[in-house]
Amino acid sequence: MRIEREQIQDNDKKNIAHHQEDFDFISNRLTKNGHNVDAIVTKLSNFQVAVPSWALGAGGTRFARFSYKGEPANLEQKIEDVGVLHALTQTAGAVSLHIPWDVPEDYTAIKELANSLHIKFDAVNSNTFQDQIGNKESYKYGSLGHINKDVRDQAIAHNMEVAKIGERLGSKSLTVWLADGTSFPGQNNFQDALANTEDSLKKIYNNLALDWKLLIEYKPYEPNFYSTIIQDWGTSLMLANSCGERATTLVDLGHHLPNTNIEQIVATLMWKGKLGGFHFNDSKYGDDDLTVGSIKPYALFLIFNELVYGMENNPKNPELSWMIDASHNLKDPLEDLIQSLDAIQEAYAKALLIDQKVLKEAQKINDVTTCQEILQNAYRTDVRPLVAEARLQVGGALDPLQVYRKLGIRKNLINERGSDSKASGL
Ligand SMILES: [Mn+2]
Repeated sequence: MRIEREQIQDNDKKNIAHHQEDFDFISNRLTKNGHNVDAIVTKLSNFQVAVPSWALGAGGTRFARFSYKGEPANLEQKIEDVGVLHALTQTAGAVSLHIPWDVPEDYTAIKELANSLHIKFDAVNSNTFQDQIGNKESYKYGSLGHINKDVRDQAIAHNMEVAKIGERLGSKSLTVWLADGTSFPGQNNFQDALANTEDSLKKIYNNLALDWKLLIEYKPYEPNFYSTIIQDWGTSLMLANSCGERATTLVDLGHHLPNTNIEQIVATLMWKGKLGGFHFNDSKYGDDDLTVGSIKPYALFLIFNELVYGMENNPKNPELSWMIDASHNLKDPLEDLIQSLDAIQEAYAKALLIDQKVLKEAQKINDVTTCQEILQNAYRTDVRPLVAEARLQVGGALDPLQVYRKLGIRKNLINERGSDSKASGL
């Protein structure tokens, strides 16, 4: 299923005048306040977020999974779905593959398909949190940090294989997330487990191509409930530092204990040039993997404020790998992803409205009230016309969700793929 630009333009026709009015209003106001609206819109148009291959089908909970029908059953169909998202939003110009679920059968064909849809291959993800068919060793008690060297070696070899697959597709980074940890006190020796993990990561890092990044993700708990070996950003940063310059920390919004100040973590890592990747989602209690911006939009905005500041002031920090890492139990995954992409753009646009110079001046004289006002004025601005304009200028839809529904995409996908097709992955 492909969406042509003309279909989008036809659907947008009657909304254009209305949009122009809204855009002119906000554009004039911002220009009067000293903002360069064209520059903001260009930044928004250029911002691209990867969609992970596992987010295109229905996710599940520990209890059940309810299919969404018409799910992509193979890698080609997954890339086609990202193509639909990208055509509508012009923000999803990359896909993040998960191996072993997404091993291409025909590399040339997959690359051509992605190319034709303007989709790049972003970070590749390894999987040592479940046993794979044909594996000699089991990951039940861990992988890179396992007490048994044979298990660690198998997990290291898997990561290297994933990087090789990524290289053939044009990826430039490997993301490692480990489920390794314990559910009961005394189950392992903390120091030995960490030492083993460090040793394994170094071996993977030393085998990566020289233009590749290693992204080390952390998570405080789950699937293990007493300890996780890479539990927080500090541990991840420490491991990245022992690996080398091209190893960095990856922040996943859902991988924090309640009330953690994630924006401060972002600032700290960017100051050290060590923030390599970012996974978007939202949560109320734990790693809920809900639609971006659906629960804590102000926190997302504050995080974007630090990201924008860091991108402008920390040239040492590598270019970030952006990805949505969400799961969809109730909504059509593609609709959910459209909402997430929109929420990301909105938070980014608001952060771009913060006048960093004026903020610094207020900070210098400890004018706390003004500091707060500057942030909240930006947050309270309705930036939706800017985001829509950014999409429009590069051929996307004014209202992607509306066009998605009008074109009956899900119905078409069900007709094409059937009701029983099931996406591989989580
Ligand atoms: Mn993640």
